[in-house]
Amino acid sequence: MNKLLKESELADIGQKVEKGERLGFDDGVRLMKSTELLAIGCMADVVRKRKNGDYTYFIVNRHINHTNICDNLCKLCAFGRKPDAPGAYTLTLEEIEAMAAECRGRGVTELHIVGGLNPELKLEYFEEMLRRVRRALPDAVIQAFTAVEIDYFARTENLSIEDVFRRLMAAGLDSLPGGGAEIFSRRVRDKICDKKISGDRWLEVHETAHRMGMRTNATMLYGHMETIEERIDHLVKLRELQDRTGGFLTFIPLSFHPKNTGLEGMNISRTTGYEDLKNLAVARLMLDNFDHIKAYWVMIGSKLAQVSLAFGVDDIDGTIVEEKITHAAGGDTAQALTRTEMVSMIKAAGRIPAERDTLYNILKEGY
Ligand code: V47
Repeated sequence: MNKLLKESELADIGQKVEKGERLGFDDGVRLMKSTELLAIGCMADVVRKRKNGDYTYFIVNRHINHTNICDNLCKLCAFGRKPDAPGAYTLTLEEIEAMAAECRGRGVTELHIVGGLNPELKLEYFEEMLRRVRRALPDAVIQAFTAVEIDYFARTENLSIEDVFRRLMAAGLDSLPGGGAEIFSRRVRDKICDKKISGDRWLEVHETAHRMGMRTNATMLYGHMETIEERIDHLVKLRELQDRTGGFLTFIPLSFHPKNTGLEGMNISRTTGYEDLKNLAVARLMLDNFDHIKAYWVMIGSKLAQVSLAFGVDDIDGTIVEEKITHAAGGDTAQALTRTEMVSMIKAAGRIPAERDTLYNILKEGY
């Protein structure tokens, strides 16, 4: 065992990690409460290397947010608007098709499409959206609609989750992104997103997607009102579902941005770099059945995302092109990273840059 780890208060957890033993809830709480960041990073790096060798993945993707009009208007979110509020928008199908068409010849392999819960938009709009995007960019994977949106479509159309998926998959849906999970704890959801579906419902939608053959992502929003125990509970629930289905591709922690949200002024500051790195590393250690941990540079900054490669992370998301949700909440990172920037960040960290598709097939390596 590494000397630093051997001499740390976490050496017993280090032994479990070396032996490949599953960590328990109490181990997770101890890790998250510890300030021995380097020891935690060392452990996470062992797991990262075991699972992914020296590869660090990235994807050439584009985000599209079709509407910010939302029935829920969660306190945590600065993006959602009432229909008549200044800045409220809904993209036409033609505009969305044109955005997908702009990606032609630019190597984009994944479109990430999410939006608000807009009561004016019926399931036919989303089916037509998927068909048009598929036509405009036939080879790209369409990763669209959070579990929260899927549940909304089911409720407003009086359909089961399975029926919604059947229709959307027939129109071109390939995969679900991980948004809307927030923190599963009811106590916290009541304070930050009281109208949003429960944690159990979020898990049920993803379980249904997995059983119908779709792979999906998972997230956790941290740095607001949640306790350490609630973070670990969230990770354990994701791990339990992954044990049952194996359908999650990756886990992405999302650091809370308070500006312009309903939680601004409640004495919640942006997360620190220390906390961001610890979260990523502890996620790597707790989620032993997830192949990948992804750093979302838009929320933590590209420099910290690069450092996180030594703290359990094996994937940096992505080229993005245009980002609205974090920037509405005071995010001050760029809108996009180029493939060249991504490759040089990864190389400088001593890793092999690997451009991947949604399913982590390597499309190009050895830049
Ligand atoms: O669902 C909303 C979160 C999510 C704020 O699956 C906020 O690969 C911080 O899910 N501060 C959208 N976070 C982003 C998302 C995502 C991003 C990148 C990759 C993937 C993936 C998914 O952002 C929302 C919500 O959970 N969010 N408001 C805020 N103020």
